[in-house]
Amino acid sequence: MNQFGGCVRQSETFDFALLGIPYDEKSSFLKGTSGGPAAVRKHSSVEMINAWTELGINLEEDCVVVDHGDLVIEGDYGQVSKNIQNGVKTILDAGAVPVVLGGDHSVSYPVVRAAASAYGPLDILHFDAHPDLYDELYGDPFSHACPFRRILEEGLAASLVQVGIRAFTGEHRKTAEKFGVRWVEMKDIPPLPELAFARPLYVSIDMDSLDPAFAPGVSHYEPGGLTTRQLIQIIHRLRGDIICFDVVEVNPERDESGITAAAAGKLAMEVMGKILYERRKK
Ligand SMILES: [Mn+2]
Repeated sequence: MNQFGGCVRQSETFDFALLGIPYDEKSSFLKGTSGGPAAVRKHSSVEMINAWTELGINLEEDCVVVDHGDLVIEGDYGQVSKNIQNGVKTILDAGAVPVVLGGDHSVSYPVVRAAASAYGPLDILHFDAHPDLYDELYGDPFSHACPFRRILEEGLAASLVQVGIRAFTGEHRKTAEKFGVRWVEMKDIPPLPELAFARPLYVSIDMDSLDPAFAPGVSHYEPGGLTTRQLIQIIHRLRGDIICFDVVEVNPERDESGITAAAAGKLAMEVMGKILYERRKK
């Protein structure tokens, strides 16, 4: 229980619940992100960091964080999707914020589905090198390259903003335009945008939105990305009510130093700190 700077404890009631989804069956290139949740827990231990976030929030004292462990992955995709939705629903039903650790990005589709069934259509802020808007990849509509296409088609998103994109295809652009997706491409990034959202906000962080120099433990290298600092700054400055978030695509098999898992842990903690910081302002 020493992950995330030691802020995790046991409690019946809670504000945040970690949920690991060790699932990488929908990865199109390398497997390995199923090891992500364990790596993030290991590389955010209290021996390495404390529980204070940069916005002055002490996650150990100012809220209750519990760990629901890793979902058991079994059966076909339909079964896995159902298990993910149930796991997330349990946390949302408790009035808490799910902190979802992937796994590959395909997990965001069922997670968003659970969140949208609790809150209605969501604003979605999506950090990624890729738009993940393919209709299908290698014949699979549930590939980690497709979740946001499914989310848009199903009407789960009232709006989608994609940040860090640098691997757009012609098809992606057409889909983005068709669905009115807004995106911030790396080539257009300075100054950092201050993003505002009106509806319950879902944040999805693919670790490859960061430059591989900052996060080498990912399956698809796409140089020219965000610095860890830039992503944290966008989180700190955004205006919106975050009701659920995921941090996905940590691949420990490419993360020898553990720096990617450490960055994922830090980002998750900063999002939790941001949520509490905004609640205090109200
Ligand atoms: Mn992705």
